[in-house]
Amino acid sequence: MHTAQELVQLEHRYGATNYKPLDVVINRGEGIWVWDVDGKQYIDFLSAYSAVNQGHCHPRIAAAMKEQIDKLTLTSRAFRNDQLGLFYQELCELTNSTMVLPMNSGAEAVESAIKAARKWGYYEKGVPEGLAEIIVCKNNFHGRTVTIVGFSTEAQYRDGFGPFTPGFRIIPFGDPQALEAAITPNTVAFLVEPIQGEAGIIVPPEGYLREVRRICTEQNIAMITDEIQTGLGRTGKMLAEEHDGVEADLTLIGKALSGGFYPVSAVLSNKEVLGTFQPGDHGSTFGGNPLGAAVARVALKVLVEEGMIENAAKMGNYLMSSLGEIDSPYIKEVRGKGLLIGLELHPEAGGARRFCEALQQRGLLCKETHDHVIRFAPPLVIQKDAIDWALEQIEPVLTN
Ligand code: IF1
Repeated sequence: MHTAQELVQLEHRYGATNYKPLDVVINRGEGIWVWDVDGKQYIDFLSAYSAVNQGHCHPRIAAAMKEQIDKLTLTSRAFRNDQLGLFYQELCELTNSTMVLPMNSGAEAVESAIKAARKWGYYEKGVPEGLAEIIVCKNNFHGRTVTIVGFSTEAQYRDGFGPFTPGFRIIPFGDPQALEAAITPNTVAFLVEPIQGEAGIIVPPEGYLREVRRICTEQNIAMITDEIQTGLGRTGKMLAEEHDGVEADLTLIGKALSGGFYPVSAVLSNKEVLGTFQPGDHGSTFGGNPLGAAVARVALKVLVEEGMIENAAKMGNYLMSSLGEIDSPYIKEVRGKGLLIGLELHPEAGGARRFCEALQQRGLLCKETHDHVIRFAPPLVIQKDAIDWALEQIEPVLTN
């Protein structure tokens, strides 16, 4: 048995240096709880950035994964497997989509949507070859590939990683007029997060996505929503775009699509945009594999059958209003939707990190985003008693 300190040392000694995690070494999780190697119990208020919406090691997902592992894990897309068609059908029915492209990571889903939108722009919309433009938002976060960080506005995500893919134009988030003004005859798509996660849980003005949908339809450009973090129940709806009653042309999901067991992502679409892919245009060795498909099928079923989406709406309201009642000189704003909540501190508070560390000591794990926002995003299975316990930890840390 290695001590926590030894395990941390090993990471320092051999690991790439692209992360600076809290020094809590976790070796077990169940529902909203995780335990470190010393047996200390924590409530998880991050949910692996919304990848474990269903709670850690959900028993039904675990059982399905174990069952599938003994049968078949990978065929590649050179052959078919018995899970993929059912995964497509169930996912389309639950998200009101007509076509699915299965991938693995979130960034791959984003890259796939960019390719689909460009090809649709050239072949269907008639944009001259090489000139397609995609509009994205300031402070976006869509992943870490070279193309994606190339249109990030965060210096650290870009610096040192160029040259970048051309063809992206950046506008302010939450501003439909800016979208209208940025569109040219060569615009093929607008890529947007329904709520900006990494930017600090930024909720756009009421009706923003409805306006975006109207503009994209009028101007014949593909509306792409990145629901990798906001999707699959997190905001109290299956997809966050449902709050505005709209459907994007391409919707990207990942993270919780497997309940955190396995990387599974997808591009959901109407037929028009994704339909431009011909055999050989795009692919992935693992995308659509039977293990991922079997796991995702159950992960989706569990979300719906166990009422997690309604629970996220209900518990989200309760957590958000309770946080709003905390009388603290440090708190600037509490915002979010469902169980995706950001608590912004005044700069005088000295940064969010020290509050996260204090909460860790008290058995609550969460993460700052940028310098001054604490992100609260527990698994969607959380109940009122656990929220009350968490509030008993949060309140003193924010008022002392
Ligand atoms: C990291 C952030 C969250 C995402 C949206 C695509 C992806 C993500 C809206 C890419 C991924 C993750 C990645 C992880 C930390 C985390 C994160 F703080 F960086 F921004 F959640 F808020 N679209 N977000 O949020 O998905 O390829 O990672 O599967 O990069 O450190 P991926």
